[in-house]
Amino acid sequence: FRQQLPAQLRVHHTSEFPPDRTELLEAVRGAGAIISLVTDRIDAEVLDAAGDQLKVVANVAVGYDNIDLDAAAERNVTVTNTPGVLDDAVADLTLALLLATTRRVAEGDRFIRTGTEWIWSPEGYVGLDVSAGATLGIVGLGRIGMAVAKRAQAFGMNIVATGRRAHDDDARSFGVRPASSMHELLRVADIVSLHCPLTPETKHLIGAEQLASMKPGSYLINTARGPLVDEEALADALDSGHLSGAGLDVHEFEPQTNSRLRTMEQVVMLPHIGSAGDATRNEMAALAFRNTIAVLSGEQPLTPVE
Ligand code: 8YV
Repeated sequence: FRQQLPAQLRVHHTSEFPPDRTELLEAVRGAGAIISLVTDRIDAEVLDAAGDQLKVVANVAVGYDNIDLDAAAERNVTVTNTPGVLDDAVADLTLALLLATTRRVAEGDRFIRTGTEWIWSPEGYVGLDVSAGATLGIVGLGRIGMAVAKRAQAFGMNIVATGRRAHDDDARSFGVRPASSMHELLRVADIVSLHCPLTPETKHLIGAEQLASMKPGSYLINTARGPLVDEEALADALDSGHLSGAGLDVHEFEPQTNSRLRTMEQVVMLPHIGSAGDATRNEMAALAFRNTIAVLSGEQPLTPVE
């Protein structure tokens, strides 16, 4: 990110990544702009530590649950995010997790690395045929969900979705059927994939009750935000065999990961790398910098958080 910093900005960056709280509070003092990552909790204390000249917090992420929007609004601080530029990267990783869990890719890889002698068998590592009419449930069909739908359609999957764009023409063109309710989606989907923001309302959107409503033998994929899922309830549903697997790029208590889930062969866990494509990360940084310069120049930012 640092190589791309515009010359007109005088930049102070924290020495540690991520900065600890003390360093963060110190680093923002006197700043006109804060360029933040999801690992930085930007709340009233940080905004006040910055001071009255602070104009913008530019998050290098599409999600902005790390920022207290009310506290920013009260202080007339604009908040921006980076929507659009990471849709394909996150959708690609969603499909990677979907295939890795249903076709037991990580499990097979781990087995090979044990060096154990093996012979091909008809039952070896058999999983779910996603292309044979499996149903994908997309929870929260927005930009990223739409990019997932496009890919799932190419795989020949049936797609059902909830969310603000489930009734759009675009959604129809990718074969999406709007779900009548979240409950219906959970009941019919072989794979449920989460693509909604984390808000107080969506915390534990998937808990014990929702997991129980899911189809026996189904899978859960989360590339959105960890706290959308009650991980202990998920571990129970996997332990009992009700769910066949889960693919998690994000975790309820990041950077900690759930010790029960970590032991399960049918779970694939990644360290929050949904947007980690080289070009994508550069575009995210560039957009955050453009937003910053716009606000500091008294112009409208390209992608304000509304
Ligand atoms: C980022 C993300 O890698 O965009 C988001 O909301 O979670 C990821 O794409 C991360 O947020 C970096 O700040």
